[in-house]
Amino acid sequence: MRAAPSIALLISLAGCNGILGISKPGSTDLDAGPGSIDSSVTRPFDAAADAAFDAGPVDGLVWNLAADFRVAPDQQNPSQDGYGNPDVWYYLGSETLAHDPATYRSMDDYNFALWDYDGLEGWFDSTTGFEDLPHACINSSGSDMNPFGQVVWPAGAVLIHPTPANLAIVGWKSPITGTVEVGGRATDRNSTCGNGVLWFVAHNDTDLASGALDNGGAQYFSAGLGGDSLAAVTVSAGDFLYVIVDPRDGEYVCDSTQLDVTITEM
Ligand SMILES: [Ca+2]
Ligand SMILES: [Ca+2]
Repeated sequence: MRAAPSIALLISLAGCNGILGISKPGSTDLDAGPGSIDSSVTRPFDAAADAAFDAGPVDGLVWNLAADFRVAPDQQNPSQDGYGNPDVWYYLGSETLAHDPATYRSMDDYNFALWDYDGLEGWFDSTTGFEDLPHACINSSGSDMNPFGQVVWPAGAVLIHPTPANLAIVGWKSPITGTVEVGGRATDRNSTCGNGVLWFVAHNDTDLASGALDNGGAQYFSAGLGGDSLAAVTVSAGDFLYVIVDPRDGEYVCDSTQLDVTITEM
């Protein structure tokens, strides 16, 4: 079906996505929030929980990152949502690792075959000096994929990847004034290497919730520090919610991170 990656691609992988992952011990655990059975550790990907995800009732408008992701030739950044509202989803990098929206910038380049794999496509920032990174891409092939034999990339899933110095961010600009629930989770999809990532959910310039994934870990946003607040977030039209992935201690190898994001009007 697919030819083996070229030598150039393998070099690229070693430089960009780290065949030889190095894990750092002793990173601060940001998950140590009280009152949740899920708050103390990050866990391996849980297929049963995956099956239960998205099973809840729907009361209002729902925005789903993966479902709304527009693929070529209809790609947009910023992108309309599923209701036709313009400029709702933003695929962003940053100038630094600070959570400062003034330094967030659009990923203005589109990769039609990420890492030369047809069916993996999406946005990246070519100005960082890190090839293809940061990026926010989707598996549009209709089949699960396993690039390099490392990254577990389910059909239809959106994965983002930071650099050592640039956050990878998905922004949602609210088309409504009201209250929304932010659901979803972050999953390290390359468990072969790396030190995991930090994730954050922010409202404009204020972090609402955060967590740390160990390599191969997954965590629902609701289980992170401050995760309870995501059940009801008051927004005005034009406000931004950001889901941010930080490389964790500046180590970015093997940080392909699946984001499931569902924003539901209450
Ligand atoms: Ca990893
Ligand atoms: Ca990392």
